Amino acid sequence: MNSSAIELHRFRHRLPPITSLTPLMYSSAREQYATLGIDTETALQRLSNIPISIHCWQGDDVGGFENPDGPLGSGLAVTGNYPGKARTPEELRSDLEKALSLIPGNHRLNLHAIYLESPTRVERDAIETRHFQGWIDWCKAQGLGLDFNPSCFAHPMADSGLTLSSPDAGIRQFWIDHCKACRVIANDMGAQLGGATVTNIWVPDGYKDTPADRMAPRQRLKDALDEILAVPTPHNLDAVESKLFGIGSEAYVTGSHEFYMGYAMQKQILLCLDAGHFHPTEMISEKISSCLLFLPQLLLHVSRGVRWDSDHVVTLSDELYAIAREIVSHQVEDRVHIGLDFFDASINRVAAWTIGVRNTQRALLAGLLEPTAQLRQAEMEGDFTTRLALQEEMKTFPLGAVWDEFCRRNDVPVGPQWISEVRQYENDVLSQR
Ligand code: RNT
Ligand code: ZN
Repeated sequence: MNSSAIELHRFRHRLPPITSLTPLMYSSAREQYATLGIDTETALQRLSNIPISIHCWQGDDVGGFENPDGPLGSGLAVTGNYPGKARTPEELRSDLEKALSLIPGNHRLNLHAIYLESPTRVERDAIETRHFQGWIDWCKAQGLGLDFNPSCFAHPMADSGLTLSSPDAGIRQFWIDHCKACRVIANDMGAQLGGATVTNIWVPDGYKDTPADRMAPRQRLKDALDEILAVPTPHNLDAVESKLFGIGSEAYVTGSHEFYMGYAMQKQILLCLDAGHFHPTEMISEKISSCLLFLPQLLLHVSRGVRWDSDHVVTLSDELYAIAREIVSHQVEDRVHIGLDFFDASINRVAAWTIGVRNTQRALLAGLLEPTAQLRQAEMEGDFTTRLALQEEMKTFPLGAVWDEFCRRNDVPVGPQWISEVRQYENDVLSQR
């Protein structure tokens, strides 16, 4: 045995045999929730119908296959140098398959345009569906839906810091044509896989320092978006994503929250709320209900901001619970598309996906197990004492036992058992790269 094999061996022995106890723990949890009128079976059923759109870019530090080792730029920064990063579409798909084997439920893949497959260089404004056919076929085989994103970064035409809002008509047109090509591809993805592909437009545009004109770039961005969205795409849903600031766009971001909120409302398209793109005390959970009164649907980029970084791996934080309960307590699962957006190269990348998706599902389950009717009744009656008391009591209800049962029924590892599977994959596959 080499030293990592010994480590693995030891680790396995530290894991308790949770699986055999899971059904027992579940039946007692089920009774406890039933005392409040909460049916855990209904909650599990609803949870299995909520897909999470898993972002491909956690697997290779937003490298893509056009120019994987080129500079990222545009305020996107991935820190860490953990071994085993995927270098080819085959490696990335293999890593995703590993993560999917550890995640319960049926999900979606979220792909960026730089993950195209082509033996020769294809310019961003000339990409076609055939460059993504490998991904479409793989998603079909895996039973995954597919979402898509234009990649308006990591390219010489993005070096000025402005893309769709550039004053240079040539640069602007290049990115308009890229986004148009992406919508055609997304529409084909949706048609081939059934249902609709969500295509999210995010551009890094902004200024490091105080602009002389805050209006003109926004006017140009609006006009560019109008041109991009002019063609109807029945199998595609358009989303637009705002940002507060970025590295190199500290003083001004063209696509601010107010800009896209107004734009999405005018066009009745999806607004994308990224949890890391607001002031530190400003929560997207607080925005969902307002947005849904005026917009048909939303896209969420579930992420975690830490100081300057908007893209830490999602943990089971108060905000994650709050986001999830907004979705399930209002029963708007069909109007709120849940995507993940984080990239951490300092830990095992398969584990990063697994942690983020499992946490998001756990938070959804907590929302589904909330005594919503009682809480709302107390609120309507002005009984804020009961509201607070019940909210706090729920925090120590046996959510974990219900979650474990969900994993068991979906044939994925229960509790921390999945960590040793990732370690095994690291030894067998990732460490050989
Ligand atoms: C960047 C945005 C955007 C990207 C991805 C790669 O701040 O959040 O969503 O993270 O498109
Ligand atoms: Zn995002």
